[in-house]
Amino acid sequence: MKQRTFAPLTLGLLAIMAAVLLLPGASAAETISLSYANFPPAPTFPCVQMERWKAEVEKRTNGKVQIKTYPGGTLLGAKEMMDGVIAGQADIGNLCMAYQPGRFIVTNATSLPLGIPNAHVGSLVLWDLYQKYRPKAFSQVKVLSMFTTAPANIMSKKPVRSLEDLRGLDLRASGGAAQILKAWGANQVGMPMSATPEALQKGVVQGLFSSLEVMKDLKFAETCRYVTMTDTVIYPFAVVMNMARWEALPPDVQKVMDDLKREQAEWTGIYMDGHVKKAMDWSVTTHKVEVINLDAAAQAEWDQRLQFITQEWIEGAKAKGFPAGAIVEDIKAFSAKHSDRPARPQKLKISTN
Ligand code: 3IO
Repeated sequence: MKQRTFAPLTLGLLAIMAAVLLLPGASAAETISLSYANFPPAPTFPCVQMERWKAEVEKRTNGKVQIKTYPGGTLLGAKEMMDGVIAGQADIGNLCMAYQPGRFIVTNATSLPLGIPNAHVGSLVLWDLYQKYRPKAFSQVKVLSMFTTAPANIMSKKPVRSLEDLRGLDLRASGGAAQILKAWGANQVGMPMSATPEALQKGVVQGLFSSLEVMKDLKFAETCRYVTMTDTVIYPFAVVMNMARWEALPPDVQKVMDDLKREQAEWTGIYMDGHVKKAMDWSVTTHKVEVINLDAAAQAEWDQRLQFITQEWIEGAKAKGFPAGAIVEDIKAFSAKHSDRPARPQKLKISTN
């Protein structure tokens, strides 16, 4: 009889002691410390959104949660992010899905040339798509948010005014954006954004294809004096958390983070769209960057060369067992739905200087 009451008590005590010992965050003061890894340098938008999320979580939990941020790949690098978070090397990590195109098939479909107009719409489309399909690629982690860049444009050391100028030009891109460069005849060089400043400096590449806020945030305007407007595809990002760490959080903290998921997606999209505009104003004013707009005929020809990409993707993804046609239709429908919102930022207009 005695043992019957004693055993559960002992087990309970042991469990509490184990929890205290094993959870680095569960100190006597009940502060929960979480690490948050990011791959690019601190001034870039993935890190700006990271600091905003940190501030909101710390505020909304009244300081119960403290987040230590690691920008610049100091805790995990661009391509290690997902596996590093799964393994618990960081509690939270921010990754660009384009860097592992074969791993995030459903969510990377947002970087097909489907006409997503800006980062605000893109981020909401990506979030809706994730919610609807709940891809297996994320089953080992807790997804805290997702968002996208603004559409990609060409930043280059030499002017790109035609497909002829693009032919064989060494330009850096990743994932869906890389496919686009290839289709236009450029020599696409794949690497994460975090490796790009050095590649530009050393002349390994002559430019890049990405959203334009990096002209200022990574000072690319100093080397890339030309921007060719294509407004083609976005890059999708995810913020993920180690599952065991998530499950160990108290419900009130989980609620704070759950409430932030979509809000953070939208905040980041809006921030990105506004920041692209500021970065380009700065680039034109400070570095006399020339903005090249294609005429309607050229734009039509460039677009026409991308036609096959979505069809090919549908066939490939179907063969892997994904409902590929439905995914593409959903992306278009979500994009149209969110583009209808009255409060959306204006599609970016940059004057030629
Ligand atoms: C990006 C990645 C890191 C920091 C700033 C950025 N702006 C746009 C991107 C998109 C991307 O991942 C890339 O590689 O172009």
